[in-house]
Amino acid sequence: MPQKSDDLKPDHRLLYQTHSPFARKVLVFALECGLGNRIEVVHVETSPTLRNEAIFAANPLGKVPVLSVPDGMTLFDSMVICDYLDRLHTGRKLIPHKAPKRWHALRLHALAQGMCDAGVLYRWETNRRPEDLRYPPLADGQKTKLIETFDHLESVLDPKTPITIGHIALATGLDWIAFRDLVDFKTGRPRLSQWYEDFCARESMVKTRFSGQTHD
Ligand SMILES: N[C@@H](CCC(=O)N[C@@H](CS)C(=O)NCC(=O)O)C(=O)O
Repeated sequence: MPQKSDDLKPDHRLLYQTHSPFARKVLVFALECGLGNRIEVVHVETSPTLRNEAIFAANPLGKVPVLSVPDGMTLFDSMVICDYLDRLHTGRKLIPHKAPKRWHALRLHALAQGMCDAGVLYRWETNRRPEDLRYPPLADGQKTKLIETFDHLESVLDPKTPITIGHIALATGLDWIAFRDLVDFKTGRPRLSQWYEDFCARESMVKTRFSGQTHD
């Protein structure tokens, strides 16, 4: 972890949900940057079918994560918060500034974000939506995106690359897919499986394990 901040008091407030891959990405990012002690984590619950006023007051989309920063501003979404946090420490940047590292990191982040978006839609179509309102072709389409993504990762992931926002988004996304038991990404993908296991052993991941259920 690039920087220690044991002597610092929390001066940022993070609206967080213990089963959100996007919120966990932000917290893992903060821990990897040595900024954990600057952040007060506030546990909330929200869903598109169960409005949370505190979250809407901070983000008109009603979604977490949201970060309140010392000047009173609130930041969302997860990518914007990570960009903000990366400017707050003096260690190695997890969102590289220079090409081509920057484009590799941002592209992997986009892939991980898209993987989570597909996972959320798949979960609605297979689990959350009342059964008579589900549309199986939509579930199949989202599952295809997930499988294509896992296969792509199996062929391109390089365990020797220093970690970036892309890796953090990927690990928190995959761990959410495993937590929700959505689609198997391990069988037949030894490289991806090993990378995932190794990343999950990091202190930042161990400290932020998923828990809890969606409140609808
Ligand atoms: N693009 C957003 C996605 C955030 C998001 O979808 N958060 C979920 C929790 S996993 C949420 O708050 N959902 C409530 C809702 O959609 O109303 C980000 O990266 O922060």
